[in-house]
Amino acid sequence: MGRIERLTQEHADITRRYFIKVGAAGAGAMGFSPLWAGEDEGESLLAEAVSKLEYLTREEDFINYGRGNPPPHTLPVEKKRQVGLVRETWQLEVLGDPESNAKIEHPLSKDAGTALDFEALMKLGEKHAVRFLKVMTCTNGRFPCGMGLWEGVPLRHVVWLARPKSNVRRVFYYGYHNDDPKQKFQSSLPIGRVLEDPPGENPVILCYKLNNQWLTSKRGGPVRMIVPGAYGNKSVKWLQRIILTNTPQANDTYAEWNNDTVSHIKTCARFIQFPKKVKAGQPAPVTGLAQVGMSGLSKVQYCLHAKDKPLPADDAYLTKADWKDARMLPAPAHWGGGLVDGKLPPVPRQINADGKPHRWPIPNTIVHWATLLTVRRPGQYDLRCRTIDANGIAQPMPRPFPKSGNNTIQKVKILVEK
Ligand SMILES: Nc1nc2c(c(=O)[nH]1)N[C@H]1C(S)=C(S)[C@@H](COP(=O)(O)O)O[C@H]1N2
Ligand SMILES: [Mo]
Repeated sequence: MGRIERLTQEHADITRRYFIKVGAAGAGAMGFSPLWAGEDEGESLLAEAVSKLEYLTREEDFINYGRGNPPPHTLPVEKKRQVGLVRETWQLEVLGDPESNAKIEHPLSKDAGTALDFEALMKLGEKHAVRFLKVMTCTNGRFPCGMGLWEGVPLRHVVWLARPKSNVRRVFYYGYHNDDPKQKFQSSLPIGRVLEDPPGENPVILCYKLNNQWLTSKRGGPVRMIVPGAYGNKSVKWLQRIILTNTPQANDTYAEWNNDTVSHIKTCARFIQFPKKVKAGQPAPVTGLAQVGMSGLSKVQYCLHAKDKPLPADDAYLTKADWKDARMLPAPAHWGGGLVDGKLPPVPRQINADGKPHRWPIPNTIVHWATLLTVRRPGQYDLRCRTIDANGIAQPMPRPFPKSGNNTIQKVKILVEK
């Protein structure tokens, strides 16, 4: 069973119980009442489909990446203790690059006994900790890994502890890699991005919590990097060492694997629930999510195309097809993700004190969408979805190339029976 099917099934029970308990008020309690006022069968099917959508992803439902043989999160706990992969033994080094002339006055090093431990990170957290919402998404993945509420200390506070003086242009960093250089997974950022944030953008953080729980080993704990506007490869897991260097070039492992690691997250739409088979004339709910990238999001659209009709010629991105608007869902009242009562802890940076987002959708996160599909004529169909970004540009433009983020238009098959 696929991940989405499993999720859908798990949530179906909860939803059924929920609907029995609260009846038609259910959708209202979930925060969707203005959109689902309709009483007819289609609308109630749609309300049920929408009630299954959980905004934050539970830790165990994240799509997992993390190389290594064995992957570090699978090591026995004794070994983890030995190599600094538990909170009690974790240490972070911040060193000058011996191969460059970077000047660092107070390197944080294991040898000198000056490395940062978890307690010291928590101490910094008391003053500087931030929380923000961010989608984890892989450059080449079709579906986001997960939507998280991440908490940590802005990296700049730890960089400054090392007292860099001059000749620092870039920050290299990597995680535990079984002490085998061939397994090293490394990424990097310009020092300027670490030290300063554009207005409204979140800081690069040393992250130790996801959805208000300690970051698990599987998610890269005790501490991973989280880089807000970037694809997942910049958010290195099992972080243990940071190198300040005068080298201006990136040395990212993911770049060596032919990826564009500088490219920001793209805007694109994906399906969650759709009918593989449906009776003609019978309404069926369709749901999905849109990843809100650098260029923002103004619309999600879908397009149903009968297989026996030709597609428009010379139109690779189907710009001339019959696209219709789906409904974008408002900010949830219940955030999911395993948060107690679905309530956000105080207060993520994108959220007001009253619990409402400053703006919606939030950049570098997701938004759910839904529509009701009724097809009259039996046959085989392709259903596609796409986004229109805040600049009015339809997916997969303006950056259609793979390797800088997968934003191909998704297509699913639907069989409409008599
Ligand atoms: N140490 C380490 N960190 C890593 C990786 C890795 O292989 N090793 N993979 C990266 C990539 S390519 C992605 S997409 C994200 C995925 O994060 P997740 O497993 O929490 O979903 O982790 C990133 N961090
Ligand atoms: Mo990735």
